Amino acid sequence: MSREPRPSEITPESLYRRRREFLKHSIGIGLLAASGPAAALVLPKGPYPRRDVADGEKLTSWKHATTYNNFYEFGTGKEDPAENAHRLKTDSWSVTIEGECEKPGTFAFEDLVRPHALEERIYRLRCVEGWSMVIPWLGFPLGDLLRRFRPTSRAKYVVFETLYDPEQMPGQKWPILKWPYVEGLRMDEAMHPLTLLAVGMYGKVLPNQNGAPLRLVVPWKYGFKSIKSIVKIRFQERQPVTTWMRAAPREYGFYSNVNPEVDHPRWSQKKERRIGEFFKRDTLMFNGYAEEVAHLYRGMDLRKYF
Ligand SMILES: Nc1nc2c(c(=O)[nH]1)N[C@H]1C(S)=C(S)[C@@H](COP(=O)(O)O)O[C@H]1N2
Ligand SMILES: [Mo]
Repeated sequence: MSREPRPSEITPESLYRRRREFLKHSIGIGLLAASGPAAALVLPKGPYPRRDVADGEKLTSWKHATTYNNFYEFGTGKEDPAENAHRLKTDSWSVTIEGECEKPGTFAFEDLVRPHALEERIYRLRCVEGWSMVIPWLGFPLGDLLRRFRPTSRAKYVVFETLYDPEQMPGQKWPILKWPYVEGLRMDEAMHPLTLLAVGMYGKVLPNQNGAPLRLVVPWKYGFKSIKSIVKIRFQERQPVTTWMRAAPREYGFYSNVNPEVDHPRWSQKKERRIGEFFKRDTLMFNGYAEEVAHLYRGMDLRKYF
């Protein structure tokens, strides 16, 4: 990062104090002067508190996880993001928080993240197309961030947007999707302790193709809910129309919970292939996180609310 964040960039005084507190204990995101004109973002040295929420399953290799991606802003091929994402400039990144909250504002990425202690969470992530992976993410619960902005009682949903800049994201020059990429969660889903904001993986800063500098990880939903390279977070009362709902409403619903019993209109969701493996395995209800999240959907018809 090229400059020291100004305290005034953090609107709420309490946040500033928390940040000072945090600096004293020197945990969270750090800055390191690099040799080039812009300093590189670095993470504090681990070990980070670690939580394996993937039942000890073998990790997907770094190589697979960084070269087989979906990130349509850089092309629709699985290898396109790894090839093209170097165009994305993540130094001097900022995120706007708006809508139904008491403390909206635009924050430098470092200021947004610094108050939070990072932890490592090993999650399964399953793509709606039928592949899956197991990744050690570095991040912190989204709910901890959202609470800082004091959502009002009208905040029923949280909406996220990816950067829109066709010069950096050449895929946006084509109308494959409506840009910018938009995703959303119901407030209780967003506040759930498994919902993670990730800034790194495998102990390192997120590679651009994996959604640097900040991405969502919602492990019980299909991968497309885990929006990458976030620049906007908005609290609102009505359910948003997300990018994939707009593109194909019969195929992609708002909830998109991993559910082997509800097929995609064009293929079954009963099985999945772990990247790097040959044989398919059974897909688990809520991607294996039913115990933690099934209560969020009690009484809902999951065929209707797919
Ligand atoms: N902005 C944005 N976020 C996105 C996507 C995308 O195309 N654009 N693809 C989604 C899909 S379909 C999946 S499966 C995951 C893939 O994450 P990975 O590349 O880290 O495997 O990112 C999701 N987040
Ligand atoms: Mo996906």
